[in-house]
Parts: sequence; structure tokens; C-alpha cells
Amino acid sequence: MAIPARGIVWMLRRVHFIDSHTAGEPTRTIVAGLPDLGTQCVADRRRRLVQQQDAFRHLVLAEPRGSEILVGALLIDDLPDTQDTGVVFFNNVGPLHMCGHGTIGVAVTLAYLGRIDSGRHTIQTSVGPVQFELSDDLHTVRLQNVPSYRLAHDVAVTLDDGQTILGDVAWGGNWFFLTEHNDHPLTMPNVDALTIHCQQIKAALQRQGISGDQGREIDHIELFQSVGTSAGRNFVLCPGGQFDRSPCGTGTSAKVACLAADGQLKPGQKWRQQSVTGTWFEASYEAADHGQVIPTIQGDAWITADGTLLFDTDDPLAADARW
Ligand code: PYC
Repeated sequence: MAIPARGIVWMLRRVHFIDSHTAGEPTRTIVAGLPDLGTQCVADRRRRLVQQQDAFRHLVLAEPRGSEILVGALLIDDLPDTQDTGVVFFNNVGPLHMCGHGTIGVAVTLAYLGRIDSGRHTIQTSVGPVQFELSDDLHTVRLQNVPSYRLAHDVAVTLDDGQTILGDVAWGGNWFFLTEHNDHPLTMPNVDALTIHCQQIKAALQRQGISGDQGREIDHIELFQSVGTSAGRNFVLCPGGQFDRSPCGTGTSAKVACLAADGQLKPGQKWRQQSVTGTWFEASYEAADHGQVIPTIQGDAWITADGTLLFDTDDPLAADARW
């Protein structure tokens, strides 16, 4: 769009966004100004975002307009064969499949925009429909995640310092390696050491060829410790090297799937998951076919900003803004 001011014509692209945080973890929901991602399902639009519009993903999320810790959510209003809103989640290095804290943030954002009221709704993600219930105060969201499961138990991983640790591989909407093994308490002063430990685990998984189903990369590492019998604290390292400030919805789903597989959590029993920052989600599950579980995750989100990102066509740091 061209805006004349003091004789200068400002050539600006505009992208409308709403920021929120869910238990401390930010979500940037992109509402308008999206690139053309075709007219097909969410998985196809996600593929096009990666293959054709990666500059958009980077420019709306990263510095200087954002931050590496943001998770993005593109809203899609014109899915074929459904009135549901579609969402493509992404982060500082690429697309995500599901995102639990992001779904809670998107739900509250849709309410802020006046597009939904309290009650039950469904969003479409690249890995299937996700139902959620929004409370009357429009802040608390209980979502029913995609079917989750533990793929492998007590997998031995040898780190580059020679020590071997055990952990589980589980799917909760993203692939996780979950382990209790860490030398530091899961607290904020230790986040640098915890990050390095998780990066070493991720490198070892790749070296040893340990993956999710069908060779899918395990791109989230979850360290956990118990807090009594029905609660836990975690530290989740995300694919782009940032740690989740929230208890991580998909990570909590993966954890619940492991607890269910170990017989330590019964269907309907409540599990409380605390993040390294001290915030909480509540979770439970229903049993599903083939030993899988359907996790329910509950958390709160709050709107933090409603704005317009500007991309000046002369800005050297926006040179790729050509969508
Ligand atoms: O809440 O599922 C989640 C999530 C994934 C990455 C960051 N948050």
C-alpha cells in the first residue's frame, strides 16, 4: 500500500497480528495480509508456506519485528468443505504440526476478534481437527488433542561425553524424546545448562538414527521431574533452540501418553503439568484404539498486543517481503 507523507511515498506491506501468551509462552496469530497459500486443506497450505513462502514465516516472527521465542499461527478462513477455522502453526525455524499453547492462544484470539463465543469449537490443523471448549470468561481453554502415544520405552541414548541415558519416544502432536535424566533442577537459573543438555540429546538421537514413526525427526526434547504423585515439572526445548515458557501442550500430551502406557495415570485422572517458568496446565486423557490416548489439556491465555507489522519495500531487512 502507498501512503504519501511530506512528499515521500511510503510503500508498505501490512500484516495484521494479535499477540497472546498462554502460561507465559507467546503466540502471534496472523489475521490478515497472508500470502497466497492456495485453496486446499491445512496440510497443503502448511506445505506451501514451507516451500513457497518461507520468507513470510521468518519476517512476521523473527527480529526485528518479533522474537525467536514467538510461535506463529496463520488463520485460514476459507477451507473447503468446512466452516472451521484452519490454523498453520510455525516457529523461528519452520512449521509445527500441532501446538497446544498455540491452540489456547488462537481460541482466546478468536474470541477477542468476536469470531467465537464461549462454548465448543473446532480448529483444523495439519494433523487433524482439534476441538476445544472456551470458558465464559473467555480465557480458559480446554482442548482435546490429536491421538497421542508412546512409540518406544527406555531408549538408550549415548551422549558425546560418553554417558548413556534412557528416555521414551512419544507423539503428542509433535515428536518428543522424554527423559528424567538431567544434572540440574528444572528451574529458571538453569535454563542455559538445560538447553545445552537437550541439544546434546537431540544431536545424539540424530547420530544414532533414533526417530519417530516413519523416520520422522524427534524435534522436541522434554526433561521432566515428578512433583508428588499426580503432577510434574518439565523443561521443553523446541526445534529452534528456544525453551517453552508454558508446560507445552503437545509435550504434556506426550507425557500423558507415557504415563498411560506405564499404568501410572488412569483415564479421566487429573495430571498437573508445571513449566520451568512455574506456570501450569491441567491434563487428563481418554483411552483410544491401538493403545493410543486422546489427551485433554487446559490452560489460560491473555491478549498482549493487537497491531500491524509494516514492511517497507526499501527496507533492506524486508527485501524478501514479496508475497
Ligand atoms: O504447546 O504444544 C505446545 C508447544 C509446542 C511448541 C511450543 N509450544
